[in-house]
Amino acid sequence: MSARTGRRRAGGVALISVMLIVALCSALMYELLVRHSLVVAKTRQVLYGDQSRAYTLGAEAYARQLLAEDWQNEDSRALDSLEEPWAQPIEPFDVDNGSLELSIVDLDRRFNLNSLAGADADVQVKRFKTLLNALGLDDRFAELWKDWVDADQQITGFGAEDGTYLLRDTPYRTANTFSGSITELALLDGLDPDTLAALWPYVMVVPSTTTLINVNTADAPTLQSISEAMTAARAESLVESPRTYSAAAELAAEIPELKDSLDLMTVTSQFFEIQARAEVNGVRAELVSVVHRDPETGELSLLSRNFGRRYQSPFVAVEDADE
Ligand SMILES: [Ca+2]
Ligand SMILES: [Ca+2]
Repeated sequence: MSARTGRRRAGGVALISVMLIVALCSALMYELLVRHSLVVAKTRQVLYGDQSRAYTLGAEAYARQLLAEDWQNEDSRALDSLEEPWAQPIEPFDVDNGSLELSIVDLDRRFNLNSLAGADADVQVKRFKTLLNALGLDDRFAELWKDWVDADQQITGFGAEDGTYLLRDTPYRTANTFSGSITELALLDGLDPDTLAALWPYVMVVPSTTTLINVNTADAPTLQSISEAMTAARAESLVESPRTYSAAAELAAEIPELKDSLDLMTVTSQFFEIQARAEVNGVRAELVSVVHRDPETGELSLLSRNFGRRYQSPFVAVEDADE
């Protein structure tokens, strides 16, 4: 082998080595770039999510402002009706890179499931049965629910206590105390998701056993739960009329049989659910908060704030169903 051939071969090896190094470096750079863009994308999603959540919290603050203003004005403090500004849902409107919507629902328009854990449970069971019947649902769930929240282990009518639930494949016990969420209904014997969905808009749970029904805002089935005198026909015609009663006695003057039920009715609301939904560059956040407004002082206190709770937008449910 001549010296010239040797040099050429060495040059070739060096060239191949350099090319290998370049190839390796390119592969490494590519890998790094891919990883980097993934990290950037992840961070972007997190930031958009944070921004959405911040918007929903802003919406909650605005809702509390609306409720505070409603109380500050003497005229609007006297009664709470569906005609008032706080009761008008705010349709999705544009915010930076996305949209925001807001609605406030007064919970005093609904039947309080925790009333069955109170002193006059028998009366409340009867009322819950009336509501279930008005909705075309099995009224056995009233007794099952009473057993779920009452402190004892004695079965009420067609109800059930631990003995029933401990026999399940995944055994569990009754709560035997106040409920913190409507979703606990799903644990009742025989209560399927369709029943839960049908019941959902008419019931609520708050940390009180003695809430009243706001006759200015309640739906017809809930109104029926007040008294037998509130027939389906009366409840429906009431819902269709503009309701701005400033005292429950005004309604009792129209329907005299309701005079015995004045202690179940009100014209003002204390508990409100604030529902907000925001979307920033396709990343969505949903917030459901429950607040209590003190009827004496107007003070608003936050009872719960939940980003993961079931939320149904009054505006975009149809669009989601099409997806
Ligand atoms: Ca008001
Ligand atoms: Ca019980």
